[in-house]
Amino acid sequence: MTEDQATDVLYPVPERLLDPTQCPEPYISSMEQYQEMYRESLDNPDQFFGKLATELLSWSKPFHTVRHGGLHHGDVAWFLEGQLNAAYNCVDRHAFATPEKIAIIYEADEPNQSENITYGELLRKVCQLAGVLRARGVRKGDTVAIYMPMIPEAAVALLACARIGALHSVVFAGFSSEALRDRIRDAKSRVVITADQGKRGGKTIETKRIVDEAVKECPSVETVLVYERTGADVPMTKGRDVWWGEEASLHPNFTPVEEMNSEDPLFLLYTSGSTGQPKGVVHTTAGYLLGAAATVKYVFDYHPGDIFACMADVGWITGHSYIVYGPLALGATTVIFESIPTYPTPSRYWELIAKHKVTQFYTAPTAIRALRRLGDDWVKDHDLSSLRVLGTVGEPINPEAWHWYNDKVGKNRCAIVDTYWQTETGSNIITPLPGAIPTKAGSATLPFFGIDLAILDPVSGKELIGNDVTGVLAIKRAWPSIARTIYGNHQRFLETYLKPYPGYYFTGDGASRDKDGYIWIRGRVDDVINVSGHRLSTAEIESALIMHHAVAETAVIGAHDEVTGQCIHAFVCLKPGVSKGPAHATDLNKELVIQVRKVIGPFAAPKKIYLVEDLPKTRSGKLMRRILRKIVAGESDSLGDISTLADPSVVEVLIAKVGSS
Ligand code: 6R9
Repeated sequence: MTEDQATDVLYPVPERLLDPTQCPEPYISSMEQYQEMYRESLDNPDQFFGKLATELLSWSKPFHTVRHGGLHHGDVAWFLEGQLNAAYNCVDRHAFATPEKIAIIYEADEPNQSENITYGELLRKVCQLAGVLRARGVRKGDTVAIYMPMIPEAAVALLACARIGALHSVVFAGFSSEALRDRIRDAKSRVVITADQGKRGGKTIETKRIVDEAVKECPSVETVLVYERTGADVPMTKGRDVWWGEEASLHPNFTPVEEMNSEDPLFLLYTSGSTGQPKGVVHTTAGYLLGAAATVKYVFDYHPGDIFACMADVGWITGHSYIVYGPLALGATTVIFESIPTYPTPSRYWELIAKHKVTQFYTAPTAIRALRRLGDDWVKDHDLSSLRVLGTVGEPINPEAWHWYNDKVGKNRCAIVDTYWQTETGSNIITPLPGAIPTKAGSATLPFFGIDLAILDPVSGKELIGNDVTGVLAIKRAWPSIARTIYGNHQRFLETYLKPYPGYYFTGDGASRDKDGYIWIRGRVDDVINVSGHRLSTAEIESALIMHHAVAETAVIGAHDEVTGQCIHAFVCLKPGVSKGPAHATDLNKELVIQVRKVIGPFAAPKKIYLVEDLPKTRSGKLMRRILRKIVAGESDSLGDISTLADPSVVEVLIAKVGSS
């Protein structure tokens, strides 16, 4: 890194963004304006958010009470008495006003197959699917599992659920059949929406087959609705499996929405926590939708006519908020990208931007790092002049990747918004605003409106006041889009987020506030590993490994990785009597990787597996993953206190093992 790329250099808002002859005037166009609005959002939240909710959302019945409850009791509620429907807000109102406006640009796996869907068409598709779901017995409050490739019908499925007040539970299509099965069971879904096959990077994915495997062990499932993505001849179980196309054609293409109360749940989305059991994070209708819409407006400075392209998968929260709900709530044109950044060549993103004249582009540091590695030639010579805002999300972005994004993609004339948030926060909570907040490479900068940040001493829980402090990141009061509960387990919600530091929402991340008050996210302080922005818990992977017949015990850690941020290293102790010879070890390694792919999904596969005799444990039997992390990081000289280990001699053996592999 050169001198001027040092991390505390402040990069001013690019002049072009503030020049009305070149760009629409940003909604927030100075630091002072941001500070004033931020202060207002904390000092007069009822007024601030009441106004925002009236401006950005359409209500069938107005709310009177802006806020109730809070973090102390875990009874957060916003916009009480109000009624609205998320699908009405994302589809109907725009279809009524501008039926010919493009709602979705579908950039298919093969570059020459893109398609546009107008708001008028989207409304018809959503209504027909809503009719199918109703006819299949789905009612307000039921859950529907969605396991779909990245095609417009994925968005249609979400919105059809929202239309009838059913909670969608999207399971990322990279999850294995077993992971899907567990999520269907936990949510007690009776209907699964899927596709015959998926297409990704030129490869075919046997989506329906995975669903069949999963559903075998889900007696609650009565209907599997199959969209014809490729038209392949897939097995259909009579009485249970039906074709989307056939069913939809039986239903009228207008059907009224179900009126929902503000606090009625909109969806659940599973995410990994510190234990093996994934949590179904529940978001509500009004607060969530407002968070998504408000951040598309202010964080991405969305103006009418803009083309919004978020490259996430709809199976993650980023896809929910920034492909579907946020952009559509504002009547924007949103891009659904089915492929991968390197198909057919590593220019795919840049071709997509040039072809569709994308104005806001949102991706993850892992994709930026991977493309940067492949060289600048792939990004040169594409017309990226439509771009105004470049977003990143999912993990800390290293300054090198930030600069590459800024220089090579943004040509130093776009805003870089490093947006920090979580499944549980619903929408961006720490982020620059394009026209207002100068950036630093690698810092998510400052809190969004209504986010009352605190950095706490991890041990005492005391708030660390002032600048130049490091601790754990927490938030002092509820904001509209905070998750309300964990599906079927409110106690776990309280214990995970609200009880560790009473009165605060605990993010699970470490953070520093630098001398200028800028926030730097340091990564998870719990047992969550972040691989390419995908959250995985050590316990989840360990329990997948332990299911293998040869495995006695295992410890999984996150190690640094150039491209994916973190990668998984697994330490495995074999059962007595299992051969550990080199030939067998290679086979075992393969089997263990397959095991994890099968139980969780390919993205959770360990990059390295060490077959070891023993693991570092305390006398009380607690696994000390910290020691393994240090050994793998090459920091064996700073292991800290190992005297609490039951057998400190294992450390030397492990150091030798890691060193030799
Ligand atoms: C949106 C999303 C949340 C975790 C979060 C943190 C990490 C996300 C980040 C970031 C540094 C950013 N994270 N954005 N770390 N800078 N801009 O990713 O949700 O899948 O729930 O993950 O991701 O560790 O706690 P989710």
